[in-house]
Amino acid sequence: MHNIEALLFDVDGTLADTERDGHRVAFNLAFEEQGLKWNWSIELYSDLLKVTGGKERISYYIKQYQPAQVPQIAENDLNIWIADLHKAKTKHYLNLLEQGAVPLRIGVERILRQAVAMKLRLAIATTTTLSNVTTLLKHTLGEESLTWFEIIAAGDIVANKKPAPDIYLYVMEKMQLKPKQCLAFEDSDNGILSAQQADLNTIITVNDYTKNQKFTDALIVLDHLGSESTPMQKLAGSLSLEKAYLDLEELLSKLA
Ligand code: XBP
Ligand code: MG
Repeated sequence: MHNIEALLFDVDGTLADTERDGHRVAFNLAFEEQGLKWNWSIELYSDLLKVTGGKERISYYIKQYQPAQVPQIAENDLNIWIADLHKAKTKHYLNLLEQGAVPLRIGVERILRQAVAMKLRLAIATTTTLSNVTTLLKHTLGEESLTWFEIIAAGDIVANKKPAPDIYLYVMEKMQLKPKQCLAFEDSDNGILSAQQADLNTIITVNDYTKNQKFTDALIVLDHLGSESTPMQKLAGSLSLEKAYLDLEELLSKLA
């Protein structure tokens, strides 16, 4: 018998491909609104994704790329300015979600529904802002889906964002679970680093931004979670599965 009781999900890149057509676009809309001539191209954003968290990402961009139009103010005031800019970004991002600009990835809805049917406990562990998660869930799976998750741990709720383990440790402490009772679902090297430092086993689904990253010691690395009509492909990992899609019964039986 396996002893997995809970599945812990990352959001950005894992539940949905939010970065390229969601967050990135929202950052650019916020820059435009504030009269900043900054533009985060798809390529530049690939480097900026090294840093998790929107405010932290803007701060990294300013330090690393030294764009024009940064107000010459003390560090503290600059952080307030960044926080305001980030608030505008969140507003634009929520608008995009409400317009349905970001669908869930293949197999995500199926896995979540199967987990609920199997009475597995569910949680979210993400660096993004809480309202971004609840709005994504509402607009893709409906309001009721919010009740599927025992805890949605997001953003500034912990001091250190991924790749630090804080958000996963926070979730497990709140749910009174040990790492061996959980599986983490991630898409990026920052995500797996966070999960592994919290002692969690991890399943990876890659996306365009993360497909060349190394996921050493992931249980399995997949292109996506798969469906009957769109089979998943295994890219790496010690676990071997027969089905064309990730089936939780099969997965948990292999971990027994
Ligand atoms: C996600 C992120 C987030 C989003 C932006 O990382 O890095 O910062 O890009 O969200 P992960 P906010 O998937 O590893 O959790 O702007 O709301 O911070
Ligand atoms: Mg992610």
